[in-house]
Amino acid sequence: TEPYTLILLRHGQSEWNQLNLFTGWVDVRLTEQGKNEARRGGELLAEAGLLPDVLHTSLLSRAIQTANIALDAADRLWIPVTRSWRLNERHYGALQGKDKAQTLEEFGPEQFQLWRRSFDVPPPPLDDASEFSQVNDVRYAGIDGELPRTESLSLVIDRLLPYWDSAIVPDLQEGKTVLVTAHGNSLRGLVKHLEGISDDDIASLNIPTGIPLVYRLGADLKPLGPGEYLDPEAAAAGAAAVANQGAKH
Ligand code: DG2
Repeated sequence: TEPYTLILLRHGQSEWNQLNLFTGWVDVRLTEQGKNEARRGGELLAEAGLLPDVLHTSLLSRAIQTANIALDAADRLWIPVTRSWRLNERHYGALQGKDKAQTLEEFGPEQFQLWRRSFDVPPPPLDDASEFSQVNDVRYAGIDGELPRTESLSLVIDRLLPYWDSAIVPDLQEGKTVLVTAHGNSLRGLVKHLEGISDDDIASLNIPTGIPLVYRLGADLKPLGPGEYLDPEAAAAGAAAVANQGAKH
C-alpha cells in the first residue's frame, strides 16, 4: 500500500505567536486568525482529496484546537485520535513567557539564534516555581521523571522518535492517511529525521502555521520526494515571517 501518506500540520497562530512570546509548553489558545488558518488547512486537505484516517496530536490545546477545526472543515471529526506529550512543542526553558524581540535585544543575535535554532544548545532551565512551569500540570502526571525543564532540538527528537516508531509508523504501515498536528519545533525535529537534514542545515528550516505539509513515504519510511505544502506561496511567506520573528515590533 505504499506510498504511505503523512500530513504534518503546525497549529494556527496562537495568542503568544501573536504577542511574539516564547511559548514552548505553556498552554495558550488559538487567536481568531489561528482558527481561520486551521479551517483553511482543513479545506485544503479536502480540496486535495487528502482525507485523514487517523489523527495524532500533542497534549497542547493549540494543536488540539487546530486538529478539531481542520477536521471539521474536512468533515472528518470522527476519526480516531491519539495524543502524546512526545509531540509537544520543544520546552523553551527559562525563555517561556519572554518577548522574542526583547530577548534578541538583550542577548544579541548570536545567542538568540543559538537558543532558537541551534541543534543542541538548550536555553537555561525553567525554575519549577515559575508561573510558566508545567511541573504541577495534571496532564503530565504520567510522564514522571521525564518532564523537561528545557530542551534543545536534539532532545526533542530523542523523545519524539519513540512515539514516531511505536504509534505513527504502525498507522502508516496499515495504509492509513495520517495527520499529525503539532508545533514549529517538534515538526522541525520530525522533518529533520524524515529528510535526513544535517544538524547545521536544520537551523534555516522554519515551519509556517496552519498549512498542511504532505509527505509520500516509501516502504523504508523515507520520503519519495520533498514534503509539499498545499499552499506553497503562503507557506514560503509564513516560514519567512517565522524566521524573522525576533526582529518584529
Ligand atoms: C513556538 C516556536 O512554538 O517558536 O514555542 O514560541 O509552534 O508552538 O508556536 P509553537 C514557541 P520559535 O522556535 O519559532 O521561536
